[in-house]
Parts: sequence; C-alpha cells; structure tokens
Amino acid sequence: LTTIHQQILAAKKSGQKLLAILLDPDKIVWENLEHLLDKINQSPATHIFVGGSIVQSTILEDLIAQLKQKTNLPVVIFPGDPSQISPQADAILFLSLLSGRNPDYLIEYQVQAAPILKKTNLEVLSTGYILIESGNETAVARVSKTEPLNRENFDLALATAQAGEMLGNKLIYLEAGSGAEKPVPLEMISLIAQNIEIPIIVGGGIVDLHGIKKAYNAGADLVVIGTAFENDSHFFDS
Ligand code: 1GP
Repeated sequence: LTTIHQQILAAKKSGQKLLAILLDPDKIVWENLEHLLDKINQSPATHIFVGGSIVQSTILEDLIAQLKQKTNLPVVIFPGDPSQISPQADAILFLSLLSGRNPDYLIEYQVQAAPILKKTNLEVLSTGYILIESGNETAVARVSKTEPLNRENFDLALATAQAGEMLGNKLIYLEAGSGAEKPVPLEMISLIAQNIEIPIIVGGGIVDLHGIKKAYNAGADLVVIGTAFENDSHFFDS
C-alpha cells in the first residue's frame, strides 16, 4: 500500500510528469457531470484536485462521492478554508500560504483543521503554498488578504520555497492563481527546481497543452489545470 506522497516521489524520481485537473464544486454544471467525468477519464490526468475559495460542504461531499464512484484517480482536497474537509477524499493539501503574512493562512486554519483531520483517514500532504504575482488580482490574493510575491524577485521566491522545504513541507506549490493572466515564470520554476529536493506543483493561468509542457520542462513535477478544462471539456482532446 503506497501513499500519494510516495507515488509523487516515485514519479519525480523516474521523470514521470503528473497532471491534476482542478474542479471547483461551485462551478460544476451538474447536468453535465456524466460528460465531465467521461472527459476526465479520457484525459491524461493523474490526480483530481477539488476545492475553491468559497465552497458549500454539501456540494463538496456530493462531488467527491461522484468522483470516487466514477473515476479511478486519487482525489485530493485543495481547500480554501477548514470547512472544506471531506473524509471521502484520499488526501488533502495541508497548505501554508508562505508568500503571505496573514497568520490565519500560515497557522490559524491549520490549528482549526488538525483535530478534524485526525478523525479522518485522509493523507495529509503538508504543502508550502507560494502565490506569485500574475498580472491580475486573483481570488487567492483577495480571499487571503495577502500580497503575492513579485514575479521578478526570483531570490525571494527561491528563499520562500527553501524555507518551506526546511520547515518540513512535503511539496511546494507555485501558484499564479486561478484564471491568472500570466502563469508562474518558467525561469522562476527552473531556479527553484534546481535548488530544492521536494516535488513542485505549478498552477494558475496555464491555458494550453504547450503551457503544460513548458512548465514540465522548467522543472514542474505536477501541473494543475482548472479554468482551461472548466471552460472546455475537450481541452485534452488531441
Ligand atoms: C488554481 O492553480 C490552479 O489554484 C489552477 O489555475 O484555474 O488558472 O488553471 P487555473
């Protein structure tokens, strides 16, 4: 029995690139769910992330139940706050928003979530979450009331990722924000990839297959696609 963490590490070691489709329960058109599940099953996705900035728990539970029934992919919660915990999922990104200086997103919500998580079998993936300026204000910045890191300050982004690794995070998530105008700079991904050991997730504003490939080539181990698949369920058809 291997954990999702072990699978990600094994993939990184063997050079296999991972892909997550991000589903925001608030944006699901329920009438089209069957079709969406088919498209997910036909896609190259290796993981499904579920979450959003504001999500009602009943909708979250319903969506995860459907995903567990009708796909074989691991379902990982990508929570906006501690209300977004479902014991039906396989794992949760236990995020600490390292780019910000809002204590709620650095430790308060984690303290609230810990006793709830203890009562579940969810695999807890501690993740250093780093928001990078993307040209437009994204929901993460707005909801968390934090400033993203300057997209040109590579040294600060690297120091932040390294601090996350030293704190014991299992993963680093470089995030431009959902619907970002500009994705995380490729040079920033490669600098960080060359200078930390833990796997790197990259997401936000990646809108075509070429963008996914470029992120992989720069050193991303797992790429997250939300908006582009949400807008076009044929995104992965080729
Ligand atoms: C957002 O990184 C994810 O948290 C995905 O972003 O919706 O822009 O693909 P997009």
